[in-house]
Amino acid sequence: MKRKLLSFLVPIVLILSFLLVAHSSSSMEIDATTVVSKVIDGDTFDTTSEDRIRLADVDTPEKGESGYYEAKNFLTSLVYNKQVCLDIDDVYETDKYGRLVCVVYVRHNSTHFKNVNKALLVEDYAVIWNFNNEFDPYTWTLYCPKEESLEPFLPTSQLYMIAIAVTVISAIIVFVLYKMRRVSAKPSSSS
Ligand SMILES: [Ca+2]
Ligand SMILES: [Ca+2]
Repeated sequence: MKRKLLSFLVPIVLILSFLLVAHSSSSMEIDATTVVSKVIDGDTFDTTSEDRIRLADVDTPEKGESGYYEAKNFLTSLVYNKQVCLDIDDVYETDKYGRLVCVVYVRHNSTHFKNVNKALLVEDYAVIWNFNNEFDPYTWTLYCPKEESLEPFLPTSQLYMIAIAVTVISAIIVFVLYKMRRVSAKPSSSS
């Protein structure tokens, strides 16, 4: 019974560990997913989850400046009313205005996501403003491969929670079985 359970649990723990390593070594980190409800300007938008998102490490023209509408229209065409993946800055999370600082990804095709921050730079709608945060805009690539082994719209935090929960439960079961075996192996003193 114990051997059977172990032979069942060990592969699960190994697979989850592999998935976590594979996921963490990917260049594309997903902390949350949401839908864009309103585009404010070329580098800022609101979501249906009632967050205001500021694209990390890029800057587009302010209202009244040359290129403002072009940048805003470009961002609108990429994200408005669409589901987006957010890589939220792990260092500060928000800026001084309370906006979530993010690299934003949209689904490009069946195999790749597009980095929205990078797209603004590539099309010359934005310039790099490299703040001190999790991100380095000089390493971004426009397209990021979708991970075939993982559901791409399952946020990283949820994956970690599931993996940790399964690992802890497995460890508890193994520990209880080990204790039960020790108890049953003790010689009876009543005879
Ligand atoms: Ca992050
Ligand atoms: Ca940075």
